[in-house]
Amino acid sequence: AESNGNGTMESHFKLPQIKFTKLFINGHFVDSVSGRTFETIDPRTGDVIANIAEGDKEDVDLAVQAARQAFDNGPWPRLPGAERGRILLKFADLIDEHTEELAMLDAIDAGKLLHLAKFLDIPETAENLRYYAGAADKIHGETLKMSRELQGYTLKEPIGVVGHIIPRNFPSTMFSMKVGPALAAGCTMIVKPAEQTPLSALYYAHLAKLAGIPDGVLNVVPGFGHTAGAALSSHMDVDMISFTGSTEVGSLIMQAAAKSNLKPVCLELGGKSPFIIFDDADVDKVADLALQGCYFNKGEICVAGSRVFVQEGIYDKFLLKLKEKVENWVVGDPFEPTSHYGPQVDKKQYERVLSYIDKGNKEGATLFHGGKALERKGYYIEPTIFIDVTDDMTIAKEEIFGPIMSVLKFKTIDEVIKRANATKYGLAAGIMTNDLNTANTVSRSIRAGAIWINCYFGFDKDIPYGGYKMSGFGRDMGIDGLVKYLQVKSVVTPIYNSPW
Ligand code: TXE
Repeated sequence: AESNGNGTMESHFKLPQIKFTKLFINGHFVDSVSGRTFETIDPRTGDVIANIAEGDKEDVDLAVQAARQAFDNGPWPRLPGAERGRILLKFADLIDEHTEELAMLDAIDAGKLLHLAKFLDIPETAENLRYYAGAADKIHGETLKMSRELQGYTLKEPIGVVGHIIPRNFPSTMFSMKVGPALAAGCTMIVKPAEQTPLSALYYAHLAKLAGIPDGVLNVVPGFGHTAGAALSSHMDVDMISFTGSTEVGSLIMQAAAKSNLKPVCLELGGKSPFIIFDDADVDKVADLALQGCYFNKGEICVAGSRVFVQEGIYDKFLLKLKEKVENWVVGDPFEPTSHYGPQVDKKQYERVLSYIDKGNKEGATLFHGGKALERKGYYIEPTIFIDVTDDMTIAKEEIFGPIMSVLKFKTIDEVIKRANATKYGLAAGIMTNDLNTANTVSRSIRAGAIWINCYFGFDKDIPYGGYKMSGFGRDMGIDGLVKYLQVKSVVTPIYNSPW
């Protein structure tokens, strides 16, 4: 009853059977209350992969009820941390056992490279859970000596029922970096995956149940943002929302939270991150890094280094190298091991990216490389580089979420700090230099949540990650990623039989 997908699409690659297509509420796969379904599409072809039960307000209500019950009366928040940790470790092991299938699901649903999903996304998903499994029995408060004749201590309690609203670019890692710490903290939850990529989240729900996570603790409700997502963020019985997605939707979620029950929100939003190359950098190395930094996951990554600032002394040499290297980038089927990246996630995103290429051309930037869609079925776009880009051009200001790089020239360190900061976003920055003073000065001057010196994508489960400014607030990953799912309760008692 839990399987109505099909795995029979034509392709010379063996595709996975789609086993889970229904909502996962209170430990069971169920149809939506309305009986409606929506199509999830293979971006390689535009074909339908499967029909997924479409969650809406009524389904969110049921999922919240289950999570509320599991939190208020169930064992999960009351288990010793070590026991929650043990179950999380089992969950992680099950993910390892199903890596192949999970990687396939993300590859067809999100157009992600299969080999990267297999060697990066899915193993990282399991590792994130293990990291938080290890933290689950180390959650504790403090004992405080108070100035009056009182003794105080703090308890760290799980915040309650959490709504996780996640995007389509990293369906697996995003799932684990939200769900892992919330489970470790003792919360119960509802995950709303992105409408483009519901497949792996449903599979994780199945594995969570096998691992021994009690019914109602982890619910997965696929559906659309303005229906299921909005119902979750405005729900009176949800205690917190953790969201990753666009700045526009982040603002809607904060408004919904404010207008309902003042639930706290954690928002990880858009970016327009600078990748800054100083004259003393190794041109060969930074050309590779700049391409990776911008085109990784076909540019569908919030920290894409989409503004490449190059100091004038190295500018011409860098462009030559960039040209030479970008020629080797292969855009193709994500199942082909030779592909550097695959198709954009859906038609809407594909058209959006192409419209930015059009804007770049119209506003007077010079098209240096690429600039077109591939002439084939599916949503493939060439790696594209614009030079002679100025700070006021749309392509230098707005998050594109596609394989479009803007190259900008600069003279001095002060100038580049000012220009790099001249954005509403503040997610990440790359600094390419061998000069320690330059690296230190720039890393302290950029208003962004993550600074990567002589590397890019310096992500790991142990290091917190999140934004400044309109890139949001709150942190995922690391211990900060766990702390936000905890409340601090203070308990006070008189030390002596004092008059207090
Ligand atoms: O994001 P959305 P989309 C940026 C990027 C991209 C643009 C749009 O620039 O081109 O956003 O992408 C749910 N209430 N980023 O459409 O719409 C939605 O269903 C509650 C940056 O993917 O923000 C999905 O689950 N929820 C980024 C999730 O929000 C709502 C990652 C994200 O969708 C909702 C993704 C509503 N009213 C996109 N409307 C990053 N920083 O990593 C939508 N959703």
